[in-house]
Amino acid sequence: MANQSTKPRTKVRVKTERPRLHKVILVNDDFTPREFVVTVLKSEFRMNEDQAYNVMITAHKRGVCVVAVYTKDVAETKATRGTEAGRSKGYPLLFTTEPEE
Ligand code: TYC
Repeated sequence: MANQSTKPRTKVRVKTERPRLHKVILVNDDFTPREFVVTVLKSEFRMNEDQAYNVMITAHKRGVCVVAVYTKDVAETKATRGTEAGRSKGYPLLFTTEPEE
């Protein structure tokens, strides 16, 4: 068969790329009570008291703190729910998201 050796081959991709992860970021403000921030972190982000306190105090001191990374949809849902929890009590608590490098 003349064409056999020149037949193009399809390369099989062996590795599957993982979906890009997105960071949820806690933003400091001057009004939301510390204890309320800790409560939201525990309820929305499955943190224990120590983890939640450390994230809250880091945002308080530095302005922002990365809370966790998730797929895009989950990160956006959790950020919205956290922000809404503050809003429902009249606090300007803010969670944002951004893609990981
Ligand atoms: N800075 C707030 C206070 O002193 C506490 C706080 C911490 C608020 C972190 C928001 O993301 C935040 N009451």
